[in-house]
Amino acid sequence: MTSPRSFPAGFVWGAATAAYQIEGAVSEDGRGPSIWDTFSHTPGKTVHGDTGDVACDHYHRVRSDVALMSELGLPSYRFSIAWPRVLPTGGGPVNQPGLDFYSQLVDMLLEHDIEPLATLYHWDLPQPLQDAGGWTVRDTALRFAEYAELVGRALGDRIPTLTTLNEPWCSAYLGHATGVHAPGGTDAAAAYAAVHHLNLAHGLAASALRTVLPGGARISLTLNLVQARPASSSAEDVDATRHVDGISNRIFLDPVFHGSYPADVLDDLGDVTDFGFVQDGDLAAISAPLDVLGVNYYSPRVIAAPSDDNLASGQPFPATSRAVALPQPGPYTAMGWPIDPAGLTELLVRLSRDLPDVPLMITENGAAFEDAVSADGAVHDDDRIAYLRGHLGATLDAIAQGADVRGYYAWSLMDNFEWAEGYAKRFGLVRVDYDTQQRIVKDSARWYSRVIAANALSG
Ligand code: IFM
Repeated sequence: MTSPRSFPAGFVWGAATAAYQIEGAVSEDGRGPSIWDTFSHTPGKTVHGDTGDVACDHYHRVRSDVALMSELGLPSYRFSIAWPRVLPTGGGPVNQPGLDFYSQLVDMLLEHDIEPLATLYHWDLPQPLQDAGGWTVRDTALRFAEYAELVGRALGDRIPTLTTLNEPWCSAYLGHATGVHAPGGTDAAAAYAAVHHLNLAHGLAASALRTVLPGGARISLTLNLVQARPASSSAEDVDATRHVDGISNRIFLDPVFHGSYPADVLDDLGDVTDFGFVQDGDLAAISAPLDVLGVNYYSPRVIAAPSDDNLASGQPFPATSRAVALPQPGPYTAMGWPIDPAGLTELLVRLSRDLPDVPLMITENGAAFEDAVSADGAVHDDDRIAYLRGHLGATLDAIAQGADVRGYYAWSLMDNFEWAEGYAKRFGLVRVDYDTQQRIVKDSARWYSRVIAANALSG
């Protein structure tokens, strides 16, 4: 047994969820349809045709779910606000019962001394905005800023950190290039238009929020950056890795933190798009000051230049024909994602080197495994404990190397609707029985509670 490794004083601990993945109640109290309602109800788009219609029924069980968080000793909870619950058509008059739901959630959290961290967009775009072009058109960014301001005015006095977007990489590329996420598009040029309008939405919303939030409130953006490693030291693989870093990471980081798109990315994409959607003033808007960068990490990618051989074994990288993601050695999670905590250390250290003044927050990290309920009624998910332990250790390694990491949110508080994978993949610290909606606290949740209480990882 080695001695415990402590986290810095004031380190924020929490667990995360997202509205469409847990709430259900999709037609209640005036909520409008989102692109995920449409997509999940389209045959063939999700495993078993699963939808978020009921999900974890959190909308009706919010009080007991918050009590459970308190029982687990969670100091913070990251959730998302469903835009179509607040503004059913994306704009126009506010749907007061929808806004009230989140206001009550925030009050319940505060009553239990749980700090709320709210994300304004975790992929549930109101369907009427999609019908008008969705993220491929500029107007969606303007509507998002209005929605952000409205939520900021209503709830901003009680939510210390508001995040604009969760993982715009997924919204843009999985939603518009590979088509595995809503709205299901398969056009790389459209994906890059979506990237820009998501960046613009973030920047406009950040400025709008700043005007209505109390001083001291924090504004953040959460990115799922790709920790890309070259498959070999060949010039071709190294260049393919640079390209992937450009279209996955720097295409979001550079406009936000430096007010420009990377020149190599613009060059690389010359045959896909001319970036004509960027208008005067956009980059100044996108680079509005930010207080925290949220980092979601699951596993790294090994990147190679395409060749006949690796195209057969690997996967073309989303939104480009210039790179292939190669299979990696295990162990793997139930998603087939390699377990590689060192990738998290590398990513955090790289960010702290490139953005030395930007505090980092791990807003998602966790794993799906084939959990089972044992004869004793418990879920002994030792594999999840090992995953969390490895990644918390990796976080400490990054902090030891100078990374300014302020906190960690496990994904996810409870099993939930895993998008195209439906309910087949379980990421929760708490098991959800989808027939009865019973919650079972897994061993990993108990273990995580002890880590939080000690603010340290035992040896
Ligand atoms: O479930 C998702 C979440 O909505 C966004 N980040 C990745 C998680 C696991 O796939």
